[in-house]
Amino acid sequence: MSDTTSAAALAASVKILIAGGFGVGKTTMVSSISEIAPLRTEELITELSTGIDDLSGVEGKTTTTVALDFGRITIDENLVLYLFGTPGQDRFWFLWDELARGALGAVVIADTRRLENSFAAIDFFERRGLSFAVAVNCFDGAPVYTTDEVREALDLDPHAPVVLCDARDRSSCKTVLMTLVEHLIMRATSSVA
Ligand SMILES: Nc1nc2c(ncn2[C@@H]2O[C@H](COP(=O)(O)OP(=O)(O)OP(=O)(O)O)[C@@H](O)[C@H]2O)c(=O)[nH]1
Ligand SMILES: [Mg+2]
Repeated sequence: MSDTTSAAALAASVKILIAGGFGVGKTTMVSSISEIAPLRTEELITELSTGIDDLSGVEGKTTTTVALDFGRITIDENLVLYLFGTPGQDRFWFLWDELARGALGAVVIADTRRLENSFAAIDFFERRGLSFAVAVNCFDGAPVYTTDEVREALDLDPHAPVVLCDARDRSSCKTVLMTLVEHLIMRATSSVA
């Protein structure tokens, strides 16, 4: 058994969703950070999706997640995160309830070129009272905003964490997850107090 596998057997296992609109970098984030070979369910975007999927802003994208992404990261000997990436296309909304079952928190990834694409994910978690952090994936050439500007544009609760990240970079993704974990711990302890 490898070190990370034996740690995973002993530690608390927490399910986290990696969510957000189409093409914001959910699959990229799960793949960057996972310590096991990530499970991806990518399919080619064909012309059959024309008129059904909204490809505006991400016309160069050739594949899309059709079920989920799955990965794992061991934070320390006490905590292992199981990451479930959601599909981004509207036609897969029916999977979200199932994917969210048992999740303790979520990361909502946002792309500043298409912030409105992450509104639906934020609504979904707010309606269910599931804590989330917003991770702004800083694509090359995308408008740069401060975290406060993003918080305001997304009309977030003042306590909701917002972090800037690069979904291709492991340590940047780890910072996002640590921010979410700290937020979850703070919420849990303040509701107990
Ligand atoms: N420049 C840049 N490209 C990125 C970044 N993150 C993701 N990409 C690219 O953007 C594209 C979309 O990334 P995905 O990870 O497939 O996005 P997704 O949110 O899983 O997409 P769906 O599952 O289709 O909703 C891919 O081609 C990535 O290589 C980033 O931080 N910077
Ligand atoms: Mg994906």
